[in-house]
Amino acid sequence: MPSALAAEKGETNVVEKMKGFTPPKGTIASSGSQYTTYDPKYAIDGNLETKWWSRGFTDYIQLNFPNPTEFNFVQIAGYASPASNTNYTLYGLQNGTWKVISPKETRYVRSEVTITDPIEAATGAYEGLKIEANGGSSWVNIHEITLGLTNTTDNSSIDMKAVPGDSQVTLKWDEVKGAENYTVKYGTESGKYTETATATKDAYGDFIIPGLTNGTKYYFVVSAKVNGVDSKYSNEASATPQGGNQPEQPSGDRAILVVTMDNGLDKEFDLSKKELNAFIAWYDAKDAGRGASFYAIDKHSNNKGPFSNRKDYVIFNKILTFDVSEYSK
Ligand SMILES: [Ca+2]
Repeated sequence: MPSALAAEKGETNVVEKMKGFTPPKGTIASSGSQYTTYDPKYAIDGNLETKWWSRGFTDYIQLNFPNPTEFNFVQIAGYASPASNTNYTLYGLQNGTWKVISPKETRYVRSEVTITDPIEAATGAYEGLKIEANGGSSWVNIHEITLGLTNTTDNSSIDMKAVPGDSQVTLKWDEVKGAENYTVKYGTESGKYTETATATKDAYGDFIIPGLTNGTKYYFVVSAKVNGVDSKYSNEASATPQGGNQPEQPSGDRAILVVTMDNGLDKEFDLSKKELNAFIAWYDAKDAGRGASFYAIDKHSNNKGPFSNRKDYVIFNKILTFDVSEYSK
C-alpha cells in the first residue's frame, strides 16, 4: 500500500518535534527559485538545521513522490527575517493535475527555526505536494517539511474483490457515496501499479480489466473521486487470469456456425441466436439474388489484441456449405 506511513518499511524518517514523517525516499524537490546553494532538497533532508532559501518573498516548493503517498496534513518548519506571518497554500498532484488541497493558512514564523502548526489537507493519495508560500516582506525559508495521516472517520476504506477470467479480471467493490468516478491502478508487482483505468461511477459492481496475460498474477487497488479529490486506496486485491480453466458456460441461446468455403477450409464462429439468424437471413436473401455479396461476422472471443471490434468477412460465392450446431441447455 502506498502510504506516508511507510516508516515501518524504513523509507521515511521522523523529524524531532515534528509530526508525521519526511517525504518518502526518492522524492524529488524543486522550487521556483533558490538563494545560492540553499537547494530545495534541504527542506526534506530530515535535518532542522539545513534549509531551502528562496530568492523571493513569495515562492513555491514542489515535491514529487516516487509513489502515490497518502496524507492529510503537512507540517512546515520555517524561518523568517524579519519575523512575519507567512501564508501557505497546499496543492496535491493526482493523475498529473495539481489541485488545491488546503485553504490559504497563515502561520507566524520567527527569526529562528519555527515549527508551525500542521496544515490540514484533503485526505488523498498524491503523486506530489506543492506548497505556495507568501512571506509578506520576508524571504521564504523552509527548513523541513513533514506529512502524515491522522485517523479520519469520514473516509471508510473500500473493500475490493478481484475475480480472474480468461485474459481479464473482474473487479467488484461497493459503491462510494458521492463518487464521480473511480480510478483503478494495477500492475504485476504488489504495491507497484504501472497501469491506470478509470471506471465510471456506475461500474463499481462489475469492472472488467481486459488484455491481461494468462498465468500472471495482477494486483489492483481502487480509489473513489469525491468532490474532485481521490480517496485513499482500497485494499490490494489480486487475481491470476487463466485461459481454459474457466470456460464460459455454453448457454442454450448460442450456436456454433461452421462455414465451409469452396477451397475446403472451415471457418468456425461462436454466435448468439440473433447473429446466427441474421447470417441465415443474409444467406437466404443472397441465394435469392438480393443483398450484399459478403457478410461480416463478429469474431467475439476470437478477438485478440487491442481491437475494439474484429469481423470476419464471408464472401457468398465462396461458401460451399454451412453447418449449425446449437448448444444444449
Ligand atoms: Ca533541512
